[in-house]
Amino acid sequence: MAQPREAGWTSTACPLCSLNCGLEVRPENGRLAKIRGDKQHPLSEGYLCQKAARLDYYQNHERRLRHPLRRRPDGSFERIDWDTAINEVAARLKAVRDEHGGHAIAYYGGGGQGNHLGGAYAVPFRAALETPYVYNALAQEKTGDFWVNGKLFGRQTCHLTEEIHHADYAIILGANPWQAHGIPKAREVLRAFKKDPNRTLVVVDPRRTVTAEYADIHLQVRPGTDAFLMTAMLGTMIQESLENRAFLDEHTVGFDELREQLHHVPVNEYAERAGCDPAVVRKIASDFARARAGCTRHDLGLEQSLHSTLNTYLEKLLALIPGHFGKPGTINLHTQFAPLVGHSKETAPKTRVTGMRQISKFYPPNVLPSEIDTDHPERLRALFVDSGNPLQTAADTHACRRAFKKLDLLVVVDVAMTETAEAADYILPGPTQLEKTEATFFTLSFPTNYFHVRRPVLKAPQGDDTLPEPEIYRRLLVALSEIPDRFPLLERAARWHMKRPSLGIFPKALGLTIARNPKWKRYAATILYATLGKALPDRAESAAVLWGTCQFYAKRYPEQVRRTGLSGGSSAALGEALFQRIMHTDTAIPISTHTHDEVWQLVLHEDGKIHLAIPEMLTELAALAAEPVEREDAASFPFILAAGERRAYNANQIYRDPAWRKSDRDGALRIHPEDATNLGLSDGDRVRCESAVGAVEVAIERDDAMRPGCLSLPHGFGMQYPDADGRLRQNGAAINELTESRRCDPLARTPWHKYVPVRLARLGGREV
Ligand SMILES: Nc1nc2c(c(=O)[nH]1)N[C@H]1C(S)=C(S)[C@@H](COP(=O)(O)OP(=O)(O)OC[C@H]3O[C@@H](n4cnc5c(=O)[nH]c(N)nc54)[C@H](O)[C@@H]3O)O[C@H]1N2
Ligand SMILES: Nc1nc2c(c(=O)[nH]1)N[C@H]1C(S)=C(S)[C@@H](COP(=O)(O)OP(=O)(O)OC[C@H]3O[C@@H](n4cnc5c(=O)[nH]c(N)nc54)[C@H](O)[C@@H]3O)O[C@H]1N2
Ligand code: SF4
Ligand SMILES: [Mo]
Repeated sequence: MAQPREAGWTSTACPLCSLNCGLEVRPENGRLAKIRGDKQHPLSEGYLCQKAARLDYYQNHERRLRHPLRRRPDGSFERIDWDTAINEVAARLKAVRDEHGGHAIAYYGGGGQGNHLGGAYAVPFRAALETPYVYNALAQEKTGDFWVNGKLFGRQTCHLTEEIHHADYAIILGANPWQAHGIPKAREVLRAFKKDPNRTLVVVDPRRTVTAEYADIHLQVRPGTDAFLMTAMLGTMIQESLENRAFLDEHTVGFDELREQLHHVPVNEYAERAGCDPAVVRKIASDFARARAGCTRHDLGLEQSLHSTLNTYLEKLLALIPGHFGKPGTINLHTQFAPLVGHSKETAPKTRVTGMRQISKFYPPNVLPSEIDTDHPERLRALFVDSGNPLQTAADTHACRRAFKKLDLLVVVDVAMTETAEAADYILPGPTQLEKTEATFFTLSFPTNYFHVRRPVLKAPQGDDTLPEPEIYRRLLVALSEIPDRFPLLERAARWHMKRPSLGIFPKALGLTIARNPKWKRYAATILYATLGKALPDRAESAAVLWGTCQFYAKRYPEQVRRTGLSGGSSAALGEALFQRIMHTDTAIPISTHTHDEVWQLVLHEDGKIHLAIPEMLTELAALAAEPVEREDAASFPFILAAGERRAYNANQIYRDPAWRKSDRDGALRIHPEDATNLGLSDGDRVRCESAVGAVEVAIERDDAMRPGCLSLPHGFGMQYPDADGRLRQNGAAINELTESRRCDPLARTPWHKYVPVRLARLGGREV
């Protein structure tokens, strides 16, 4: 268990990416005076990257929201009090619901890289509004992947994780963990590969990233052609009989169908089409298939490029066909402590205008403008955004702006004045993640899984009038007349429970209350917050929902929870012990440990097997053969832009003050030196970069790591921030002015952000 902290230091976690590394911070006068890695954190063990050291720029800046705001008719904002804000927002949402139905309301976001507790309490709020429509950034990247998981493993909640640190052969496709992480202690993992001659790392990326510099083999793939490359690898495995027969027979169905299709793949042609040497591709396929522990990892380079859903399917097949699953150093399923991702049946509600399906309970931002900006009688009329900035981060900013103007109501919950907040009718400010209790549901590891509740490390400045998201949602439910303001009996039971949990007084009282008011079942999270939450010490109300989560988790994985050293005869007692440990440890704790064999308990098809053949994917795979080699628009848009590279100094839209950046202040457009020379451009020259729907102006940086014909712009720029004169100035390119919402995966509608056809024009001069 955790050791005492050095005087003056306290612990938290980094809210900038899904790894949530443990931090130790030294607060001084409302600032984070010092920040270092928390060696006691069992996963990050003191690791941190350069971005975390700048965390004070998230806490203290000119665009923090400090009190609720309402838009005046002239477009400016006025300060209002919380009662007015809550009552007016509730009344207007109720009016839309009652007149048009809950389907006219959508919810966007629900959490970011460091905050998911608020989202847990948004579930009851949406139930009251009677809307199934949750739009989320995950549906800008991972929903195709989740859909594939549903087909392979039985449910869209079956999510894979990579034990890459124990792999002896790893293939990383379309991911740059050196900068973007996505795997724990990414830089140490890459260094370890480089040092060990017996381990092989292959990186597939059109750009020679820092990650690629650590690879034994870098395949500088032509953008958008990974499906061809992976099909060529799979074809090699089948044609050279490298499949793991024993594994496939015992654990999978559908292999024969796959084999049938892959047997005929023109390996050389597909490898060349991907811009790769067929001999190298064959060798990788065969060495990987023969490896003791092989592991694949992908990220946005596959998900946000052509064939994104198919790509994620093929990437999994690469590991599954040789049987690199369910063993140390391979890919594995992991448990979900709290439901970050749900499962959507094919019968789940579709969107009313575009008829888009739900995946993992989410809808894709790519269809949002079309769902609003139309005369369709069932269009969306109200949007409630929490922890997201779609006017910057969703595809096609122009279309989103036009659409958002047509909304009857836009409400934004955030900690900063974002571009989306600027467009809102009401802005409801939350405390920062350093000022409140928070946790993320990114518990993505196997065999041991971890969870971390963090306490406030700073007090909100005097005069700030913010409310934590769970309290905002509770008050909205009360204002919607769905629940009472107080639950006196339950509150008392909760206080007793904290003193003598073993008596089970609170669970019994809660059960009785809900039995008497069955409608409240859907508000259980909020009721926990309003009752048990009040009894929790140290401003930890928001963690109340985790009590329920611990109960579910202990019931589902009792053996695995006990392996972390917890005891408790009944699952209720075990859940209680887990909750106590989470609440009383000031860093992450292990919540369960599986054995690798037990991974099969996480496969949720009734037959317990992996279903390899997915008809929709096999159709798309077959159609690759007929795909034209040349783009139709190549003459007018000769370059392919990867719009959204992760670099040393970007972090989604979390840091707004550009001063946080130590380099690349304006987010340069990277271009191969030959391309630059052909266009007569030198470093720092400004260009206009134009797509079919928009244009941005940026300075260029020549970079021989780029593939010729490819360009790259960073994610996380283009935000407004006041300069020294107090005037708002945009920092860097707002890249989604270039992206189009219809350019997306046909199945999941995830955008092709990494494959944007563009042209360049030198500013003030000739078009090139
Ligand atoms: N520094 C930093 N780190 C972050 C974030 C951040 O904003 N900044 N954001 C976080 C979030 S939300 C996410 S989702 C992750 C994303 O993490 P990553 O996906 O790893 O990051 P990206 O740089 O967006 O894209 C990965 C790579 O895909 C490559 N690529 C582009 N097109 C193609 C293609 O057609 N094929 C292949 N094979 N590769 C291609 C790019 O060159 C790039 O190197 O990062 C997280 N970490
Ligand atoms: N062109 C292009 N577009 C992209 C991408 C790309 O690569 N290229 N990447 C996509 C990806 S992978 C992602 S994940 C999305 C990310 O895009 P979004 O989902 O919009 O998320 P963020 O940019 O992280 O914005 C998070 C918001 O949460 C706010 N926030 C921070 N802390 C709190 C808090 O405690 N409470 C509340 N209520 N708010 C808080 C921040 O101020 C910020 O406004 O962007 C996507 N858009
Ligand atoms: S790897 Fe991610 S969580 Fe860890 S310090 Fe860097 S940005 Fe923060
Ligand atoms: Mo993301």
